Amino acid sequence: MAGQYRFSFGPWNIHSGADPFGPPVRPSIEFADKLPRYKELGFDAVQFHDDDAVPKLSDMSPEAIAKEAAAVKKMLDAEGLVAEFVAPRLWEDPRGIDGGFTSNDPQCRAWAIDRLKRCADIAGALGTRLIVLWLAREGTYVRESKNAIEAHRWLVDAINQLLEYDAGIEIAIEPKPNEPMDHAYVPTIGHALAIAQQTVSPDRVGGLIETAHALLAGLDPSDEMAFALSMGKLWSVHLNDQNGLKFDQDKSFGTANLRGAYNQVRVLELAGYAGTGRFVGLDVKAMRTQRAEVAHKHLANSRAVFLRLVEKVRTFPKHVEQQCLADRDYEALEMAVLEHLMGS
Ligand code: XUL
Ligand code: MN
Repeated sequence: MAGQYRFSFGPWNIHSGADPFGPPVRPSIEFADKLPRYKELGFDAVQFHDDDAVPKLSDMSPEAIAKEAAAVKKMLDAEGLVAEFVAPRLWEDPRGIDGGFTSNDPQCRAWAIDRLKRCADIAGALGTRLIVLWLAREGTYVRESKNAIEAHRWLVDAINQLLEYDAGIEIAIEPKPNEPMDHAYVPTIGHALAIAQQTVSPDRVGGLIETAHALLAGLDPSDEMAFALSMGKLWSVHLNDQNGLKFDQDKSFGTANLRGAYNQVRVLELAGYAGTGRFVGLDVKAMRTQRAEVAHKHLANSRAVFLRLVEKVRTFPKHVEQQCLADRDYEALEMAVLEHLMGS
């Protein structure tokens, strides 16, 4: 039985429009004021960075952090929402300037591991067991600046420390090949799942695939998803879109490559993803040109495109597919897919 898809996004996906070349263009919205938007837009879960939940965690004791996170959980309950995951935001702290886990400075590495533990505490208080690790600055601008072999061992060590600190949590690594770094140490899901196998608890380490990140690595997002799905290790997705090799655009889902989006939905359908209870996350950005009153449309539109594509996948004529495969006529198959998407 195909389950019902459930959707999530993070508070950072409703934002004031600042980019590296210009200041905010819309008023910033308080976290509490974003929450009612979730259900209005058709979403059931909130994705958190640790400091989305507890903004001043760097200056707080572990007890105070857990207490503040528990108060956020009450806000979620009041809106009928759940937390999907918590991700440590190491990249904005001065101690994370050269990556946390792979920094050459042992004090920075110790800080990063400690912050992971606080992140687990926050996840516990918010009622989720999923930690997402986007390894933002774990990589280099200059290859000679780190020993990459040692760096990979430090990464495994950090993940092990988190797994051992909290037996209840599971970790989804979100690969990305570049930005902010020139080269990141975990660019693809293959790297992420190889690391998972090196840890003390491989079955508690999986992946999250973001469309744009896979495209930046020159890979097909649906095949990246399939790789993780084949091992039962796709624990979330960040659907969006990306128009070629440039900065990470986080465009609305399906807007650059509708067929690529169709194939991502298709692979989730093939795997029965909806029935797993995992969320469909949309890591999409509003265009900077959007006025404040319409700066949430990217979320509703991405969800609507996803659901339309679910229908497209479910209504694709199976007999045509089977005939094309039997005839090994992939030109005919491709045309049938295009015709189906174009609605003829
Ligand atoms: C960065 C990115 C992050 C992660 C969460 O490119 O996608 O928002 O998804 O830390
Ligand atoms: Mn993401």
